[in-house]
Amino acid sequence: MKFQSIITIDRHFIEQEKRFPYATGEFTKILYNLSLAAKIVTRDVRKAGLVDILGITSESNSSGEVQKKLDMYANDVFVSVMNHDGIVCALASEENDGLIELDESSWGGRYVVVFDPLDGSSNIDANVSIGTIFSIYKRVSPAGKASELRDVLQPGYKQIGAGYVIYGSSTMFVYTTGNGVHGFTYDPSCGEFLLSHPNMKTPARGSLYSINEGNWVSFSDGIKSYISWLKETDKPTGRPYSSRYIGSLVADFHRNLLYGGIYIYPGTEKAPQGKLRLLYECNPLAMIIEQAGGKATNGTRRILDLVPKELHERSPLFIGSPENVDKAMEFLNQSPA
Ligand code: AHM
Ligand code: MG
Repeated sequence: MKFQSIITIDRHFIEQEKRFPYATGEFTKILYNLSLAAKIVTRDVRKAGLVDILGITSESNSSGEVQKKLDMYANDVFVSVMNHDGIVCALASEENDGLIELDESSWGGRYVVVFDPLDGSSNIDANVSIGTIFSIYKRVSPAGKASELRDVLQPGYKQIGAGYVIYGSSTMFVYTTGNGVHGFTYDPSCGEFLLSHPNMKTPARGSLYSINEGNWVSFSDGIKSYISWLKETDKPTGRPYSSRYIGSLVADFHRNLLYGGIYIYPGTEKAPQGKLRLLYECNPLAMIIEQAGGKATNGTRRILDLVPKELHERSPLFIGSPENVDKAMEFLNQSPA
């Protein structure tokens, strides 16, 4: 029997680091720490129904949403793995109002990590896939003192790494450092993430669309006519397309990345910036989709070019296969929101 070569995530990180002859290994250590946190969260997501870790707490996050205990637990795990070796100078999480306080040992750190520790948390109790999303930037303020807000409020094109973890039927860790997108599946029997999806590319066009159609009445005319177009019958363009919407961004994104299609969370009259957060959700996934050959826009501009003004800023998101995103933009341009 012939064995395929087995590539662990650590080996892959080290191979990627070799592209940079002056690398100190610190960036690689961040990736290693993120994968360690993903293993710890996997362990606890898997037994979430068995221990007293589920259930709604009375606390709300900065956006006023009710947090689940597992969100806060995952948040603590990611903060604690990031905040101990002085490599990271600034940490920001969707679950914290401001920058996470780090002690003086972080002042010399050269990197910034922002993350959504457990996205899709409304799905936890129903055993539906949830995820973690992260991105990494280089510090812009001078080292040797506490980091500043500007270290975190950088446009997405400045990301030097981004990824997500999906806690699904198996756990996968998908990441990019600007050299393609690589996916690893967790093998619990040996406690390792193993390379299962090297150099992931999204199809140029796909027949899936993902949007919360329950919000139909508040969609712009452009979006309504695009969605209606997707439902028409037309053999040459493969219509009608299939609607798939889990309500867990990581899971919806991951499926569309593999099969091709478009995910949309638009702005509405009531919420012109939509629901998703630019820093924690849109930017990392935008870097990944571009590395996989896809596109991400807010309806008028490339997501990665947007300059965030605040930590919890939201943005409309159209993301997926390039031809699907282009087509959606044609409709939007005809009847702008
Ligand atoms: P969360 O970060 O609080 O979990 O919220 C973000 C989630 C995304 O995972 C998902 O795509 C979206 O909210 C679903 O929103 P809606 O229920 O409005 O369709
Ligand atoms: Mg989220």
